[in-house]
Amino acid sequence: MRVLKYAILGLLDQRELTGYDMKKHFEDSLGQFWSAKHSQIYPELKRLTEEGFIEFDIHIQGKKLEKKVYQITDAGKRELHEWLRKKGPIPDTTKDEFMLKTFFISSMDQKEAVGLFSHQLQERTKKVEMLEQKLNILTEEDPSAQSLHSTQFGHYLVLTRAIEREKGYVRWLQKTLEVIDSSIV
Ligand code: FER
Repeated sequence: MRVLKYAILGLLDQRELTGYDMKKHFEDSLGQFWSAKHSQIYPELKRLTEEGFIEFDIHIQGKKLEKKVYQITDAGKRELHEWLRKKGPIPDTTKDEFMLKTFFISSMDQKEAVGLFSHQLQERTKKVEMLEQKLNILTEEDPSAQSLHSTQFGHYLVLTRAIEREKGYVRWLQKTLEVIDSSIV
């Protein structure tokens, strides 16, 4: 399935955007769980335009610079809703090298295990802080972000979900480190 297609339709259902704006969204927010290469976005915009799901206006900036501002069409909205309503399975777990190393912890000596887990703990703790900061900015900029009727509600949900997940991860890492630390070699 061309999921990128729906990511673009979803963004344009919130507001009109240039290709550049869209690239920023992929870098800053939804790219965190649905990554897209810059090189994939423009061909998809072209295809969606040909299919009649989006259209663009040319805006003139300064003397010469033209930019295309994309909007979703009614057909695009119908297409988006067809996808939104479709039920799907729990997503496959993506490849996780840290989990693979964890699986082989019996091959590690205690020092290696502590090294692996404390590094992961450091990184995940930083991630929680970064996500919480992002959530603070979001709710400060848009206090209504916590309500179903805000266009930012989805962003609020994915952030709070990520924070819960990462905090659980941190707790598990701490517990595991305690077990490793207290093991007698
Ligand atoms: C964001 C929205 C969602 C973001 C991160 C996420 C860093 C989610 C991350 C995850 O599920 O790991 O704006 O910014």
